[in-house]
Amino acid sequence: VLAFDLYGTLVDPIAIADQLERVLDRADSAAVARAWRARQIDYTFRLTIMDRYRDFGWVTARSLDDALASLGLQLTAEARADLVAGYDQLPPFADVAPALTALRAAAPVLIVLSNGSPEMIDRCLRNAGLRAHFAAVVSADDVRAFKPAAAVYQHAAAEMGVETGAIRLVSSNPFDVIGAGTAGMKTAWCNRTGAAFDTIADPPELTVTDLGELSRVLTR
Ligand code: LAC
Repeated sequence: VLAFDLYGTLVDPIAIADQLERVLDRADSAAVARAWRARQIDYTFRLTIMDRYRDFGWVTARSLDDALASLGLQLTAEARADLVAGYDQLPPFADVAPALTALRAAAPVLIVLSNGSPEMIDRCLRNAGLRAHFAAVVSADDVRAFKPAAAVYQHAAAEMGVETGAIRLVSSNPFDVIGAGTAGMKTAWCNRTGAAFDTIADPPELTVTDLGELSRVLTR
């Protein structure tokens, strides 16, 4: 089983900057896009640690408010609502669809394992034209905790009826790669930007520059 992270791995959360540019200037849009994503991830960590779960839609809306405030910016309630809705229309990275097609032909079961709520994941995959590639979609919402909590990865394995070691988690997010590895999954880090890996753990056994390379390596 190949399990794909969604945000940052299949679709590009920073592309929300294009929608931000309808209401903010270019520099502010880029800064808000980055701050929004960073705060969103931070909130998922903190809510999970405190056992105060709120779903990813709530987290996404609240972290936008925080990103705007941190930069001294304000939006109308309507613009805010449009942006949160826009989060369901993030574009897929160009390498994703061809790679998923190639990987599917090579026979592994492809699934999505995301912190997104089931509704958000479904809208995102459908809008990106990716839903048909996946045999199953597993949401962290089922266990009311976010990745990288081990319970999320264990839940995905249980849903698929396999051990965690029978799943390879593919993610561009180092925290996700490390969390999956800690829970016993095989991993692959999709490093499109040439970033350094987190120093909290050893680098993953498999690193690729995009999903095209992943499909070439795994179908070789
Ligand atoms: C997800 C976030 C972590 O899709 O990118 O789960």
